[in-house]
Amino acid sequence: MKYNLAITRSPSATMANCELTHLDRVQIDMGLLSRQHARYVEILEELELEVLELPAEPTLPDAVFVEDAAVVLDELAVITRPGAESRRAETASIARALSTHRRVLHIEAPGTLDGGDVLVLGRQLYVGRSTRSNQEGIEQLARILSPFNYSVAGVEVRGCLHLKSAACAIGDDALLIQEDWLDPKQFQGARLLHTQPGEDGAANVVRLDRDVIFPLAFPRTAERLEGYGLRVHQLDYSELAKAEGGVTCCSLLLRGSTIG
Ligand code: CIR
Repeated sequence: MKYNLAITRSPSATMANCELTHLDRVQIDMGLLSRQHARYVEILEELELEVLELPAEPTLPDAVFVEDAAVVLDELAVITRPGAESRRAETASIARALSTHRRVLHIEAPGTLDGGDVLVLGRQLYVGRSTRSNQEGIEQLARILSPFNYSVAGVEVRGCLHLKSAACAIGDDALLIQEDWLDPKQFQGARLLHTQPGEDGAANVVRLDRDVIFPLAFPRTAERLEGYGLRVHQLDYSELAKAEGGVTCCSLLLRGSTIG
């Protein structure tokens, strides 16, 4: 079954105060940001997803990055406990929005987990051990998901914010990866497509069956994705990237509803 619903959120007017880990703070053009985000939503709609756009959270600078607040599977949704304290209040509205579509369970303190660290490949989940997701968070996720027949494995990453900065699914058993940010041996059995060297951050891609949403900033990796047989929908993502956001960060994708 294909994804048919995307949850997104309008950018916050205070996004200039976003969390930054690897990038220096540079000015975000708020008008351009809002147009880029609108285009992102439009591409999702062109790909026949219904988009539930939540209102902006004026006091939460990073709230546009809804991916980090939850892990959504067909059977349930797990509300995270984001590693950055400034982001913890983002989860309440996401839990409310998801509760009409999924049974909702929660990561609890002292666990921390960012959705950007969680990569789903069939029944196998890989979770980045990052500055945001700790071992306790990974173990709680594994305990929550084991009755649903999912396996969870921790993965080492280096030099990037989240696991999905370095590796994303482009097929049911295939990953796009940036090898200098992780060791590919951690994904036994998966087919691997490599990003173009020098295109840092190009492994982050939204996959919707044979369509992918991908930043204009990585033209050589886009060619590789096309060569792999995917339809690439490119967009200018410059302002969201200044806040260390990748394309996956701005949506939570759902297939159907498993409530009621
Ligand atoms: C943060 O540092 O939390 C935000 N400025 C960027 C989060 C990007 N989210 C993601 O990659 N899933």
